Amino acid sequence: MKRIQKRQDLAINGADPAFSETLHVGRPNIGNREHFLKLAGEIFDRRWLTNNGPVVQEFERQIAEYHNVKHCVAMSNGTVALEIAIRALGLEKEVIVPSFTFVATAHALHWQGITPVFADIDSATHNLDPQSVRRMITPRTTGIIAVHLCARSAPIEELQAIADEHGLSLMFDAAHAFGCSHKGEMVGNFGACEVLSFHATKFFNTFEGGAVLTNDDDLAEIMQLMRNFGFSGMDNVIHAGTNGKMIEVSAAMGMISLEAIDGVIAANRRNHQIYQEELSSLPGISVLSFDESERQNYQYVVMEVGEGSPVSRDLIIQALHAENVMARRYFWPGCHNMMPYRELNPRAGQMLPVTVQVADRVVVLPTGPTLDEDMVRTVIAIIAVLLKDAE
Ligand code: T4K
Repeated sequence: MKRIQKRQDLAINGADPAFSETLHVGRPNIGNREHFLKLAGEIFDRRWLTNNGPVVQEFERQIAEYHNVKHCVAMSNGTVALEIAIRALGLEKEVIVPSFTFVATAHALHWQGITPVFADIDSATHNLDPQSVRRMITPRTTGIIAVHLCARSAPIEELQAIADEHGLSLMFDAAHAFGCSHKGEMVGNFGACEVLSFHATKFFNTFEGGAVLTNDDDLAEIMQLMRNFGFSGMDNVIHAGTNGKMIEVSAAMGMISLEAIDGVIAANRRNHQIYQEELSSLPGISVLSFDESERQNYQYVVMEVGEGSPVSRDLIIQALHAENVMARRYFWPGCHNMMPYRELNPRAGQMLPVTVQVADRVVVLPTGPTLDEDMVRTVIAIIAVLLKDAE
């Protein structure tokens, strides 16, 4: 690994890249291979590959236990889990969501003929701003989907109060928040239900996968039907449904992900701490913190490039990419600026001033067990030298 000390060391100035192998945001965390292969061998021996097999059932039990919640309904991915939860809750017409999220939150509604209405966010947490949510309520509103963005819990109590006041359903997109707590209680226990994603790039992965966590027995039962075409036993369809089933080999991946989880948290925490300590001393640069009194997965290192920075956010991204550091602008430019929403409501941005501002400032940096301390310090040095050079 090259040392970055002066402007001539930077790849955007013609030097070789700092990293010969690309660093990614969301590099999959992979647990014990031998254990995975053993579980996969047993799956082959049983010739039971999907449709609520024994590994999925055990996986659901373990995930529910980990989150101290009654039900985990495992699904094929987080987007299908969102769609099924939305349908099971009977949401329709308009549902309030943040624009500052991965587009799946909005698509899961639009795909079912429901209008996602975008509310603004809080500049400190990047989560929904309850005051903006209030402003977006109309007679057509049926629910709120809040996101625990980048593993920080949404303003749960404030949103629940708004939902109760207006008779709305509240559910959470907890795709980023596996293993996190809010006021000491694990994610999965808030709102009507909470949706996890186990995509390869997530803190905890099952290759592809997702789940809905809930304490509501009836909701869990409907979702179990919906993910399997509405089948209740052989030849007996009692509900409309789709195919949202998790496969056995995904659940096996989930088992080894769960075994490895403490090591991943420790690596993420160490990396986040170094990034935050070192980057926060640079002009105009800050890194969002985590509440250390809660359980955290530390999966997202969210850096903000403020007005005091001598270089733009996009120049930092360009410089990092030149060094093979594939930093991301998650979640620029906001869902309201993506299709089809941009065309459906071209003026949505007027109600989303904080979203627009934050989307132009964020850089998400690589972390995880594949980055050691030296690699993190090299990423920091790239940014530091770039800024110093521009001063
Ligand atoms: N709600 C929220 C808030 C979400 O963030 C997501 C998903 C969902 C709902 C939906 O859940 P799923 O249906 O996905 O379960 C990625 C992921 O595909 C997506 O799952 C995730 N959010 C989102 C934040 O990130 P892209 O389009 O940015 O992925 P991509 O292909 O650019 O990959 C990200 C980085 O990871 C790249 O730098 C390459 C690297 N990578 C990727 C894969 C797949 C690897 O190193 N190995 C891999 O196997 O969306």
